Amino acid sequence: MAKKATIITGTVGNDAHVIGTKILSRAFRDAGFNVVELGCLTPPEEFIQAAQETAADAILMSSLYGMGEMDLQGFKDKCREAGLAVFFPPPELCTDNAAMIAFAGAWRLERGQRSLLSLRAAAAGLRP
Ligand code: B12
Repeated sequence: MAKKATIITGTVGNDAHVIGTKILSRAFRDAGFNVVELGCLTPPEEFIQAAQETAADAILMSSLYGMGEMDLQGFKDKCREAGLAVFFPPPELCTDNAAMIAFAGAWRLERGQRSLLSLRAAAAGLRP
């Protein structure tokens, strides 16, 4: 019998969004993969450690909360040092938030809703 492929799943850094990665893990398990599920709020190093310990075939990680770029600084190099291939999707496939905000804005504009120029439009993230 062919060996089951092993994958590591989870959301990285301070990201608490766990629903998508749970669904993804379930789907891969149902499809016959061996899934090591790290869940959410997982430091990047733990993905590498888990991949090495289980001789995993792939790490499938996501970041939804907008801080992925910061959380993954240096991650590519650490993966290369550990002998793991790494792939990031192009930014045009990661524009969910911008598209949603643009759509919500266009919809309000169409309904005649306006904000005053005194509006403070600074983005509020989790980090300074
Ligand atoms: C539910 C939710 C929450 C819940 C999370 C509950 C939980 N326990 O998971 C709560 C309320 C806690 C939350 C908090 C926050 N959230 Co929130 N949240 C969402 C929301 C509405 C839905 C996410 C979700 O679960 N979708 C359902 C699942 C099934 O879909 P999914 O996650 O997309 O996963 C699917 C695919 O993407 C794919 N997939 C997922 N992972 C992977 C990985 C790989 C490798 C592959 C191939 C595929 C894949 O497969 C999945 C199954 O189909 C989204 C908006 C949205 N519509 O997506 C915002 C959203 C993700 N949140 C957002 C933000 C900003 C936050 C906060 C920072 C808000 C704040 N200022 O406090 C915090 C962050 C908290 C933290 N520390 O992480 C933003 C992110 C902005 C960005 N990326 O630019 C979003 C996009 C909303 C928005 N438009 O502003 N959130």
